[in-house]
Amino acid sequence: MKNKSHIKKVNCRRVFDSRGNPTIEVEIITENDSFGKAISPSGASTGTNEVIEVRDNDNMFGGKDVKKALEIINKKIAPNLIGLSCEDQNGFDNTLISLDKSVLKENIGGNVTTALSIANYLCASNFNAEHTFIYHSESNKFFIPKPEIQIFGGGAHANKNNTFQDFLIYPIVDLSCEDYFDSVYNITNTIKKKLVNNQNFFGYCDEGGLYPNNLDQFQICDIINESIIENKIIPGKEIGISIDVAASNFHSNGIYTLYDKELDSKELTNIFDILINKFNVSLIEDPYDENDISSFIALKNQYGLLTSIIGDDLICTNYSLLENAIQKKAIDGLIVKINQCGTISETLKTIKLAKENNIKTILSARSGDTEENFLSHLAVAWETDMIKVGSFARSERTSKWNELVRIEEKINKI
Ligand code: 2PG
Ligand code: MG
Repeated sequence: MKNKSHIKKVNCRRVFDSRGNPTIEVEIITENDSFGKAISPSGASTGTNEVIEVRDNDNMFGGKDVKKALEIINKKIAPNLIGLSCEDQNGFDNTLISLDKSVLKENIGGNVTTALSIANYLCASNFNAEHTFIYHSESNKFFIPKPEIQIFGGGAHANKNNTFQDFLIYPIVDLSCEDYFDSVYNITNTIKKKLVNNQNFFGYCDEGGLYPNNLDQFQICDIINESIIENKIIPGKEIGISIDVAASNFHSNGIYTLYDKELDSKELTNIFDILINKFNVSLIEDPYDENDISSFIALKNQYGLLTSIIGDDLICTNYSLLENAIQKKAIDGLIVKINQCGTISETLKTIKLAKENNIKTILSARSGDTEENFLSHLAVAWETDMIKVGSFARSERTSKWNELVRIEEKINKI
């Protein structure tokens, strides 16, 4: 018998992500016309254990077109989703997993499963006429996760001009979005003025952060510290400085090429020592190559009390990789990206494992992201410790920060 929550239609189309590359948008529609929509984001610095996107690899859009993916949705997947209840997320995701059968979802595409899985999840909250952050909340304990906001970008997001991928700030003390965003605005603008005055301003990177020229990681952190202090805030006490090293991107055969220097992992650790002790860096993501877990363990052993070691490419939101990293005591936290594992259910399983083991969770956007703001709702519903969606500029980023402002307003009224 047909039920109002049953899926009656799946639509899909090609749209474009924040880098202007083609991607998939899908819509899930139920018998009573409830509706969920999601666009698949896309990373530039991707881990080898991330699910694989299906792209056309022909001469359209540099091989990135998604005609094949749309055909897979229409012909192969949609008929299997009709009649499922949008409220049964596990059933929905298991259908996708069983249609694919490969470890990295290369048959139907991780980009395909991501968009479908999120659209269905959002459809369920719409079907129940409830805000996503409330409907999907597991405990009804509502708090705003700490926003980790990009100030400088580099690496794969800025033509490798500066080697590390992100330099970011996050609140250490509890602050409302209103107060924290006020500080972020002031700090960002203080920094920009300094760059322009010193002719170090090159432009903006993929996530909207500042893209400097002729500055190394110490000079960048020096400017961030100075600018925080000039705004009468204490770096390392009130506002923390974090970096996403994304080290797999400049690693080859045991050697890390940092600007024009070739370093082994111990020499790279010496750089982190200075960043931690002299420049207040208190959170480091992907400090080493994704296969160099022993260096993660050594760094955590040595600096675990001063800085949080976070795995992104190291874990790829993958349950087994997280299990292994926990067992080896390699990390304090992980980056969570739905499109690294390809479904909501698998993401939630990984988050649950992290929480059971006191591992920090940071829900993250991708460098090729979209105008959608569901991540802000999911970070609140899933009670992640932090949320990282890029800089404090460009609408695909501010759409998420602005939604946090709206959610905070609603939480204050609950
Ligand atoms: C990262 C992300 C987001 P990308 O490495 O954390 O900043 O980048 O989406 O390119 O993997
Ligand atoms: Mg990262």
